[in-house]
Amino acid sequence: MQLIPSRIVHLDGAYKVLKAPGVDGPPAQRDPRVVATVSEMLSTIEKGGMDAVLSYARKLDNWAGGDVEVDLSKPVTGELPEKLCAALDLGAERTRAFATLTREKLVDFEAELVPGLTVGHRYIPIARVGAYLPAGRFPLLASAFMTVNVAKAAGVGTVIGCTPPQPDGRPSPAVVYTAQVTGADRLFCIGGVQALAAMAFGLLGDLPVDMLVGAGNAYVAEAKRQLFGRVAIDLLAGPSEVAVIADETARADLVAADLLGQAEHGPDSPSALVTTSEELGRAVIDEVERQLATLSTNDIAGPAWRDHGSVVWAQDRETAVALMDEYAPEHLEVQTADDDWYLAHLTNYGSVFLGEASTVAYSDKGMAGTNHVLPTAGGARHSAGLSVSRFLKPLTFQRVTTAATPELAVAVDEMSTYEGMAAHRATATRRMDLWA
Ligand code: HSO
Ligand code: ZN
Repeated sequence: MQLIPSRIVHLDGAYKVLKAPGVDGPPAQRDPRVVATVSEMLSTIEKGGMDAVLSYARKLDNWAGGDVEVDLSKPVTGELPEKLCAALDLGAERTRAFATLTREKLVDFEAELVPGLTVGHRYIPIARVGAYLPAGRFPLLASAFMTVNVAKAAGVGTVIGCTPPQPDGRPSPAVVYTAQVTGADRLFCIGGVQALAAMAFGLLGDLPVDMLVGAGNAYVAEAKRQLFGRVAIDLLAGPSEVAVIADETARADLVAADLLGQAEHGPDSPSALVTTSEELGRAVIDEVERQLATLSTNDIAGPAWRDHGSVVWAQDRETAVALMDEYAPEHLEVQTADDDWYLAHLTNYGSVFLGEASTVAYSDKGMAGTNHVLPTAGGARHSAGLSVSRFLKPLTFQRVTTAATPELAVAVDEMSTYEGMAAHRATATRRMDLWA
């Protein structure tokens, strides 16, 4: 997605581009070589089972042999700074609290629609979930908070995790810790496509998982896309994005820091500012350059900003909302004098962060409690992010007594006769003979 829309014709003249992305068009969605590699790996693993998984692990992950299952009963706190454990405990606790509250808001119900016809639904958790816990250049330690924790709060019986080995051949102890504090049932030190295949094909534990969740690189996302249908998935995440709506009351240094905060994810991570103050917009452009000069990850954030960063001035807040709703960013920050007006009017975003004291990283790391698995690339126009509701199936039921027979059966008789569906019709007419 690009912030500068060609299709919102009615906004012509209502906005002005202060900084355009350096490259034309949104980041590439799918590389055909990745599609082909993943497809071959999945079929090799489906045929070859665990031997094929381990051979990929040896080739791609430098797996040196030995048990791939991580002993979750063994404490790893000795390998981690105490303050990091405290931070991870807080993230686990906060995301669990939010997920538990969300679960309470999803209520089973039944209602008598007409005399003799009672209908309703019951939320039933998915039985088995596989969570991918990435550990590439950035290990993203909050992954288990957003997946394992939330699945458990939804009541999922079995949650298994997979995480790739580090260069030393062992799993990241910090990732192991997060699997422990979120209550994962089992953890395996397997990475990438082979991990997702092993979980989906039932090669780890007794049975295949029913759903795969968790972020990863382009190969992991492609494996989820190809396995979708056989299993449920959370969503197909593209490069992480941030967008900010700011007015003249916002601080340019905070807005710039927050744009770079997600640009750091990858050189194709889009970041966008829509501002009703041209002065603020220009100040943010200067400030981003200033902050990039000393940022240790400017090898990533720099190209991301140059190629996929945009700043747009909007003549009023209605225009800002129209632009943002079309863009539908994964993360949206609002730093204005009337944040609540924006909250009431915006409709397309993964998660919104209100006020200058709020920032995306608070949610990224689990401290806000909300989920960081969110739709990217405009997906927020049609979908929300991961939450307990995605691990629950609202299964419907109907209870019918003879009192409802005349109404229901007569209508079904009429429709089935017209459709020519004799056997359907008979299910109704037999009941009419008995009770109508
Ligand atoms: N922004 C990422 C999540 C994350 N960032 C975790 C840092 N740590 C996707 O929402
Ligand atoms: Zn992030």
